[in-house]
Amino acid sequence: MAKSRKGSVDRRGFLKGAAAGVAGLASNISNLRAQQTPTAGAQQGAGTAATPPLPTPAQLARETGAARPPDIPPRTVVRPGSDLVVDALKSVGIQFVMANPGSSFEGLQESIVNYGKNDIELITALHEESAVAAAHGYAKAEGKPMVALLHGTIGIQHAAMAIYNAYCDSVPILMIAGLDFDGPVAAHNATDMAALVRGYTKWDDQPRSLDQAITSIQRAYQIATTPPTAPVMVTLTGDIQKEETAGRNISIPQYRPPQLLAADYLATKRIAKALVDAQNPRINVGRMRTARGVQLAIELVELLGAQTGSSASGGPMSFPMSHRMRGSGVNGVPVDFTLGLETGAGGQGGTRGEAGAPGAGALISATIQGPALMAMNFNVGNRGVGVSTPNSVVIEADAESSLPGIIEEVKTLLPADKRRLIADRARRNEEAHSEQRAQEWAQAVEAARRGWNSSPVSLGRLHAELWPLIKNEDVCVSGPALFSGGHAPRLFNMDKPYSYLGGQGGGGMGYGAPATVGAGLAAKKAGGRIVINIQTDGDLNYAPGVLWTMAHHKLPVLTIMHNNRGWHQEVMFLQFMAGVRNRGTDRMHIGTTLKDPDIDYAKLAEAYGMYSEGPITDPNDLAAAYKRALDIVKRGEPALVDVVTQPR
Ligand SMILES: Cc1ncc(C[n+]2csc(CCOP(=O)(O)OP(=O)(O)O)c2C)c(N)n1
Repeated sequence: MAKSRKGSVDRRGFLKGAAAGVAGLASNISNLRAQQTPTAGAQQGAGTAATPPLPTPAQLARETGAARPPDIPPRTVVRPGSDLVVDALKSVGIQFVMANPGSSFEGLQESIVNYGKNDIELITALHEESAVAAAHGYAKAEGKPMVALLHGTIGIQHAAMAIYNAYCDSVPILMIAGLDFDGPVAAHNATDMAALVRGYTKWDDQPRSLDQAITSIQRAYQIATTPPTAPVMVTLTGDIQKEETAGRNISIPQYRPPQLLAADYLATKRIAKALVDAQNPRINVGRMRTARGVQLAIELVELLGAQTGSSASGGPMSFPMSHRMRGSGVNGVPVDFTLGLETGAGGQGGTRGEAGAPGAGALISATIQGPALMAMNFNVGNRGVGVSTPNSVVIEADAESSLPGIIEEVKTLLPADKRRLIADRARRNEEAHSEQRAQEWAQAVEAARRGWNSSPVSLGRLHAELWPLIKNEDVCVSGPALFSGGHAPRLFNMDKPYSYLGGQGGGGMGYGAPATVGAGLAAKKAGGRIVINIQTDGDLNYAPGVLWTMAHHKLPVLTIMHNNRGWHQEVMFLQFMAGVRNRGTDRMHIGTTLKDPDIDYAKLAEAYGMYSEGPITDPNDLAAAYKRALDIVKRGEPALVDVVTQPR
């Protein structure tokens, strides 16, 4: 009989031997039972080798854990430091941690899945880049961070591009990196771990004690979510994760988010007065920080009956596309004051403040814009917040935090006799909206009509066949639309803060598929929401393992392949290059296409455990395939439909 090893605690606090011993013992006991049958006994008497005796009850009890040898305490570490790290994560409201496993954070991972199991879900990543990009998508859908847990050095190196994308997109992510000097591979250590990605990480810290680590987690969360929002990293040593804290009095401070910088009192009054005094005010709404900011913008717009600009076709946390005040107002009626809310740098809020000659000190425009994200070595679109002029003010502050004050002040200033004027203005803006929306829609349909019956399938048709099936659902479109002809934000109503999550941020491919995982997590938690991911093939192939993550965690995601069998953007670049050099474009498929062999995405999805259909080449087959796949998604599981498409 193979003896189970006596339990022991190795370098990393793991009780060795016991588990393997119990499993081995069970099979050995059944072998022994078989040998102890009368026949076996007769054979034994006939001179075969002596059968070892059955284990005694005491031996059995010890081997199966009912009684332990006296030298092994029931638990070696009673309250590991990483349990308190989990408490710190809970204190800031973290619900998801995504990781590809690595020994440098084994302490924390064990705490998350055992100690934190009722509050924090561990999501399995097949690539660290996917973990960070998923957190990127999640933050855009939810307006708050989740955790990407990264293995020391190598995991961070894998994650680097996704961190860069998130930084350029000013998206908050809480990254935790493991650092274990006693770990199995010395090469996974670094003296300064975060140096690998510091050029595009807003803040990082390497706490030297558990107390510091708890403070650091809360501080990291605060810095990530304070404008300019961005990814941050806390490096956690193995020692901190594994230390025994039993008997020590460590408590987690209650996390209180700071009040964010809002427009000051005088600016608030000045803006409110300008809004109330204006005959025809305009409010341009860019990307707000959270859904609450969008709600506040809607409140202000409705209070004033103001015509409103929206960046909904550009990304998340935008003013609803089909809101009755959205549009450029009635033709020929000049705008006399424009307020821009997070409209981007350069005072875009003032673009239509061109009316008449204002009196001295009268405002024609104001822009409230969060501070720009700095980067020393990278061009991350750091454009500054713009410059004020006497009649046009640019305020560096959080628009979401500024709105309650402006709304209150507008309510106080609004004279009763102005309410009729506002109702009248709102009615005219609403009529203008209906007309303009109908025009936009007609143009979108016209664009979608091109190549309607073609095979491979046109991108217009790929989208147009889908919209009737999802228009009454609660939908989040997760992937960037630009590479797929830009049809989604034209044909679909983007009316919720999470309706469309926009582009990659830094232009790094391999973003759309994993960002969809984050959108899927948010949708699953919300319940009843489905995620639509129009997925380009080049993007998916950077890290297709996300399909398994979607299947394993049962995310309500419909992936529709925009399978043009290549990196078409690069085909076009190369064609241009050859054209300029007058050498012909017949060899531009070399190094830019994914043909010969074709990739079968339905099979790929199936291999990862996902319902799939395709490849579809006849556009008449789309609707039925979509319906079948949507039935699966509405049941709470992902599905993929592979559509072979025109290039763009
Ligand atoms: C990580 C990364 N590698 C390479 C590129 C260069 N690049 C820009 S667009 C593109 C093609 C993308 O192909 P796909 O996602 O299939 O979209 P398509 O252009 O075919 O519509 C590539 C490779 C990039 N932006 N990011």
